[in-house]
Amino acid sequence: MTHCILIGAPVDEGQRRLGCLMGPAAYRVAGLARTLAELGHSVEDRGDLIPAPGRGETCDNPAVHHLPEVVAWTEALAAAATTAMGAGLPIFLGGDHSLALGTLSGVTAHAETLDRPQFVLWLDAHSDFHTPLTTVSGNLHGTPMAYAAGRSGFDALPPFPAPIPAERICMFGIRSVDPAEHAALLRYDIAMNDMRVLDERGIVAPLREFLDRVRAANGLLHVSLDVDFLDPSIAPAVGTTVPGGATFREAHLVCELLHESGLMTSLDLVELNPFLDDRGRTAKLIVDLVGSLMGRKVFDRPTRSF
Ligand code: EXY
Ligand code: MN
Ligand code: MN
Ligand code: MN
Repeated sequence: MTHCILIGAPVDEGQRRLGCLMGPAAYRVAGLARTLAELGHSVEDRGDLIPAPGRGETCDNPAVHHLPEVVAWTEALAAAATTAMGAGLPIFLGGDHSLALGTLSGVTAHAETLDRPQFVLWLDAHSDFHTPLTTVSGNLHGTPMAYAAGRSGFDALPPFPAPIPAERICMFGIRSVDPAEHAALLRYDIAMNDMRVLDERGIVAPLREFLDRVRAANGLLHVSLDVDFLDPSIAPAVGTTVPGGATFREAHLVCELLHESGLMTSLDLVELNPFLDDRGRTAKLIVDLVGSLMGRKVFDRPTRSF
C-alpha cells in the first residue's frame, strides 16, 4: 500500500479563465482522500501551498502575464515536491498546468539525488511545449513540458535541475499543437502519441512500450493528468476543451495499466475548473480515475487469465 501525500496548489495565474484555484477544494469535496483510503492507502493531506509574493520578473514577450506569480508558484511547488518525494507518493491538486513547472522541477531534483532517471507521461490535449518567448496567448500553462525538456527562454525561472531527455517523455492524447510548438517538437525525439496514433494503435501498445522503457531504466515516473486529455462530453470543467479526447473507457484503461506497472511515483491533477463543472461530474470523474490509478479493479483476477 502507498502513502499518498495530497498537496493543494490553487494556481490560477497560468491562464486567463479564473476558476482553477477552486480545484483542490473540489477534489476534496469529491472524496479523493476517502477513495484512496478505501483502497487501503494511507493519506496525508498537507493542505494548500501558499507561494511567496512575486518579485517583479519580466520577459521580452509582452503577451506573457503573471510571470512573477508563476515564478513564485514554481519555487514553492518545487520545494514541496522534493520534500514529499522522500516521504511517499505526492498527488498535486491543481490549479492550472503551470504548476507542473514546479512539480517537474522538484521531482527531477529528487531523482537526481537518487541517481535515477526521471520519466514523464503527459496526458493532455496539448503539448505545452511553448517557451515564454514563443507563446502567443501569453498563458504560461502552455509551457511546462518545454521547461522540463530544457528549452531556452525560461530566464525568469530557476534553471531546470536536470533537463529531461526526449526519450524519457511520452505525450498521450495530443490534438492541439501550435505552429511554434510543432516546429520545436520536430527537433525532439519525444514519443508523440497524438489521437491519430491512438486511433490506429489503441492505448495499450504505445503505453506499454513507454512503461517498459521506464522499468528497464529503473526510472521514476511523473504522470501529469490534464482534464482536457478527456473528451469534453465527459469532462466539461476545463477552460481549454478540445473535441476528440479520451473516452471514459480509454482513460480508465490508461490508469489501470499505470497501476499494473507499479511505476508511477508522482501525479499532477491539473486544469479542473469547478466553476465550469456540471454538478461536480468532472471532479468526480477525476477522483474515479485516481481510484483506477491506485488499484481499483472491476474484477480482481488472481492471475492474468484474459
Ligand atoms: N497552445 C495554447 C496556448 O499556448 O495558449 C493552448 C495551451 C493550453 C494549455 C493547456 C493546459 O494544457
Ligand atoms: Mn496542459
Ligand atoms: Mn491541455
Ligand atoms: Mn532519442
